[in-house]
Amino acid sequence: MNRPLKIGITCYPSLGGSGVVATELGKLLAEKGHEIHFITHSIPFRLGKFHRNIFYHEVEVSDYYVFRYPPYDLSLASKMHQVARNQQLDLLHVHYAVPHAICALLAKQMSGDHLKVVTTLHGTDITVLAQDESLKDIIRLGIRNSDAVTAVSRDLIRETRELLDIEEPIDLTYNFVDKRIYYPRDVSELRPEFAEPGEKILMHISNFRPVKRTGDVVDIFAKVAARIPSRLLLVGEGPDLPKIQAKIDAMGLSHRVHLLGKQDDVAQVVSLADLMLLPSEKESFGLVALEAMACGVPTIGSEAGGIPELVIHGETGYLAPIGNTDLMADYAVRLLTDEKLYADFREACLHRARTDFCNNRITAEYERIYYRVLGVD
Ligand code: GMT
Repeated sequence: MNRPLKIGITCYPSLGGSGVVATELGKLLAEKGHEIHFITHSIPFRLGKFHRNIFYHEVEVSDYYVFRYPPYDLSLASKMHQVARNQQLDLLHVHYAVPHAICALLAKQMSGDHLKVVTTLHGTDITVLAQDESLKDIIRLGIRNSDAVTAVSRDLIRETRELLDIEEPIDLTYNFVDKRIYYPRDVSELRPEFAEPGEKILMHISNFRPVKRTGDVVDIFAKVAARIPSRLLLVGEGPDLPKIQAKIDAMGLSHRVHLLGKQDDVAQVVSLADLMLLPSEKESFGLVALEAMACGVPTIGSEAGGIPELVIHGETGYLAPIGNTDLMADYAVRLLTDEKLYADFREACLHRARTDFCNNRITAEYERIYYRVLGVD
């Protein structure tokens, strides 16, 4: 057995898929005996209770009056270096390229070449930010100089190569769910609060940003609700939410829609749903579809980005071209009105989440990458 490692993890610690994956990975690695040091501006929201082998180092940013923009990136790089030196870290694993990969490279310059850098690309750090000319070259620098780069879907690898002209290897490491947390929960007492017996529940969870096409969520729901008794549960908050609320009111759907805001216990909430809706414009992976899958809930979504690598069309959900809400609604009605078909999809969801996206498997893939960059095979 290889020696336990000392790993620094940096991510965006507030709500968001990349922060969730980074935090859950840190927890699982700590359980396996590795020493994990989170280096972030606040405690990752999914960290929860006290964990053995997990430490948290807060990045403090100078607000000296000459700074028009407080230099967060430099403070983070300095903190990474200090933690690496004081705790004798083996490596830094940074999630999201901007600015974390560059900060890690600076920390490595300060600490020495023995400190390795693993960068995980999550999606918008490439699909949106690498298209911004003011950031493109520095993102490329971060990727080219990391000791290993991983991405959460084949599609994201393809897009990284195309947009940034990257030829260096990129490891495919899918996201995962902890099967001890994500399983179909008993929601028999909770469900009557949201739906009458005989009504179906459709759900959407996101940060309500334009890439999520939340207007399509409402359109799909309206088309489904016109054909079968159903409710829509919207979970999360973000810039498009007021617009969506206005749309729901204008369409006369308010009495059928529940807005739940941000929720921590996603497994419990997701278990309420019969279908998850994910009609995104861009989605490098679609963690929420995996969380739903693990709770036995099929997804109806778009064919964007990495979604087809996760949701198998016709087995664990149905996918349609971006914006084709008619087809998505037809698929939803088909699944919700055929009990045998629905039961088959549910079974396929549970099986796929527990095998291909199981926490043990993906954690072991990350460990292999760590030992490889450290030259310990
Ligand atoms: O979806 C978002 O807007 C949040 C974003 C993030 O950085 O947390 O999510 C990205 O990373 C997730 C975890 O790997 C992926 O599941 C999401 O698909 C990806 N979002 C996009 O590509 C738009």
